[in-house]
Amino acid sequence: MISRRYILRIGGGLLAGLARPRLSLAGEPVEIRMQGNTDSSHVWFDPIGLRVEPGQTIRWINLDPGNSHTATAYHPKNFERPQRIPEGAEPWDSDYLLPNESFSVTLTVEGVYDFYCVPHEHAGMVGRIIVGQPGRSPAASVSAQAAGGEPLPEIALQAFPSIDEIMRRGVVRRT
Ligand SMILES: [Cu+2]
Repeated sequence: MISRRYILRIGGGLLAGLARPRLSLAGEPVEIRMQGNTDSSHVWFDPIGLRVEPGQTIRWINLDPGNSHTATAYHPKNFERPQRIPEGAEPWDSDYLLPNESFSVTLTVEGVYDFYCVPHEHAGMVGRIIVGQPGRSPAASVSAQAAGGEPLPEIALQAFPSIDEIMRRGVVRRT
């Protein structure tokens, strides 16, 4: 005979499992925080890498009290930058977000999306989102980079987490 205590213990375990935070619930935005340290010598997106399903809404929020930040897709429509989002995807530019302001986009086209912060790209403040499967986007991004537009600074290129790491871990935080 199974004791009542045993059943309660199992029940508690199930509840704990359900209460564990999940990356995304249907309809809820996934948050990317814009952050900086107290003397503003470092600024970053957290997470810096993220994998989501098509139709997911991403919400950037500026939690850095000392700086304005942007979330801006790499795309010729944004300051003639190289295209580093999938073919057919809408580029976005949040414009400057003051502390505690936020901005959202919903990503439907599968592929790799690279974005940056306009005033802090040269501080390496960039991020990468993969929607669904990465597909052929990386190759497309490389050729777009070669085709023209103001190239990315080396510090930004070095900052992107690899596609493999994002696919493996789902969420990549700043190290
Ligand atoms: Cu910034």
